[in-house]
Amino acid sequence: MNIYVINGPNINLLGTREPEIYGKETLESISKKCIEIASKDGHDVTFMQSNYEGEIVDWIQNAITKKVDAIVINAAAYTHTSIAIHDALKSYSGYKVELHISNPHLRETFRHISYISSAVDTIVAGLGTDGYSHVIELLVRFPVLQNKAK
Ligand code: CA2
Repeated sequence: MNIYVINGPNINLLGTREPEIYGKETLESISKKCIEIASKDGHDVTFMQSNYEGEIVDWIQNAITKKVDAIVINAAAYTHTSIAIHDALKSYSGYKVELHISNPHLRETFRHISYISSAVDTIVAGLGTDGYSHVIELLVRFPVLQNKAK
């Protein structure tokens, strides 16, 4: 499997600020862990992060062109605003997971709406930064999900 893990605005700050919400791990260490888990079973994980909505749309379109098997997306604040990311995800037919480090439903009401949820197969929230590696484990170890990704 080839998996893209796409991260939205400010996720590059992980491990530097607001550890009470987002933990102490950096995006680089999370990425290393996920790549290690996947590579043990011969799968590829590519981590990306952008503060720009259009770049995230480009990466989703790139996943369509390259026939990437699955996308894990933490669209961050764009979760709550972006019809463009919703539309791009709708056009992608591989397996899609919306991921959040925190549980947005326990936070401000503006975080309760997701434009992403109706375009994905699975939603994971509130597992902290461990959520990333748990989702990769699920994708690479559960044949049911791999078949759906084809
Ligand atoms: O819980 C999540 O993963 C979120 O997607 C994170 C977004 C937030 O807007 C969503 O409502 C929920 C914010 C990401 C900001 O990341 C930071 C990381 C470290 C320090 C400051 C911000």
